[in-house]
Amino acid sequence: MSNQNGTAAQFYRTVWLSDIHLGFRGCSATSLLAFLRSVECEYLYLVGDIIDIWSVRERPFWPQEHNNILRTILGKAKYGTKVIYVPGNHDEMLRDYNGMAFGNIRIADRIVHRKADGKRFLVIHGDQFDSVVRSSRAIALLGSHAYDLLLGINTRLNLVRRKLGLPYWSLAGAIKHKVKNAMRYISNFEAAVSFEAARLGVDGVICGHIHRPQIISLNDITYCNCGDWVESNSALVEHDDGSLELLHWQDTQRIGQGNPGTALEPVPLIAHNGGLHHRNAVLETVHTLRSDDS
Ligand SMILES: [Mn+2]
Repeated sequence: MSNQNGTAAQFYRTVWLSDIHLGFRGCSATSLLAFLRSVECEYLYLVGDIIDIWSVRERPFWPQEHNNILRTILGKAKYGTKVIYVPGNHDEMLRDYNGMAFGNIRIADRIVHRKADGKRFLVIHGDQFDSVVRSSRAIALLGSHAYDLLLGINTRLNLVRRKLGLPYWSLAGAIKHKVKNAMRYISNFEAAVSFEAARLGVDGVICGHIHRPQIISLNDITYCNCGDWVESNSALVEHDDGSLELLHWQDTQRIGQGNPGTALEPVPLIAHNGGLHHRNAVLETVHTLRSDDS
């Protein structure tokens, strides 16, 4: 199989990308474009924060390369790739079009992907769990009703903020400046998202939002985070047999290989299901969060 440049493309059954942040200066557009041109896939999931509408609104920035990324994605859709856009908080306006299809691109707020091996994975951006992560102590005390309530509050609060022209308030963004709590935040986020997957009775979950690429097993749930194209430059892929792999795009030219003809190559970070490390109970992690941590 060859790509638009006529060079050999790597085929994956599915590719998931999240947190590209087109329209934001920090977007690694050159690397992403090289990655997109090097792969072919049957399904392409865009797992939120693809176009950073809030950033564009605040500080207009849209170089040609960002157009080229959109064109490359549209090109894939035109030639048969099933593209599913799962909006995030930076492109939450697209949530108004949940369930619609624009040409070959479907919009879905959350969707279940069935892998080649029959396993079902919830695909969701993850900002929906910000209030849950923040209020994990309340959930521990009050149980699943509090969880439902908080999920609803998060959605409605940000709907109101949007109507008022205020940007989404992101816990992930807020926590970035609080390094000492960042690790605890991440593990609570992972626990909250996995809890939702368990509740829905699916085998795993694929999300983004916290810009931390990961494949881990939390109880019986496989938690996958696509990472981002601001710092990590990572993508989650599914092979023909249904196994999952996290790819980390390394710009080999930039790190001094020196050969201008060298192609950029994805380097696997964590391989397949067999290589997962296990962590203890989803709920235990939620329970130990103290309310003053966020
Ligand atoms: Mn996000």
